[in-house]
Amino acid sequence: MPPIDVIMTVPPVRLADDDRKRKGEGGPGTAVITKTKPQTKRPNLYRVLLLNDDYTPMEFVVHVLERFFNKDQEAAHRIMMHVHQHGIGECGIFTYEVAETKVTQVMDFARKHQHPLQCIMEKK
Ligand code: TYC
Repeated sequence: MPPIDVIMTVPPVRLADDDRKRKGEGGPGTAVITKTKPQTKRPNLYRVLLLNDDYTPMEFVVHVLERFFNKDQEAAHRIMMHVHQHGIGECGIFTYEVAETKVTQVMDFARKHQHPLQCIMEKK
């Protein structure tokens, strides 16, 4: 349940007409009940995905998953095999800036080692 702020004017409060208009009060005894919106906003999330290709060595993909996505050997091997067999697979889910950084890191690392490995992000 969100908290409810209750603001009550205390009559008799005499205000000039202009002041009353500006303050939006409805006269003596008027209660203004303000619902306070929960101010927690969920961030937009993005999946980071690896794409299969015919040339990147399996061990290299496993290493990428360990190094950039903090997977242990078993999880890394499982994800790599999923990508190998299905053509695409999820490495993790991140906020925009983190996802973008992961994609850049993986693409730079693959290029440096002359592998055609592709890494992309998509909004959840
Ligand atoms: N298909 C590659 C091979 O047979 C392995 C591979 C897996 C490549 C996952 C990319 O994202 C990838 N060597």
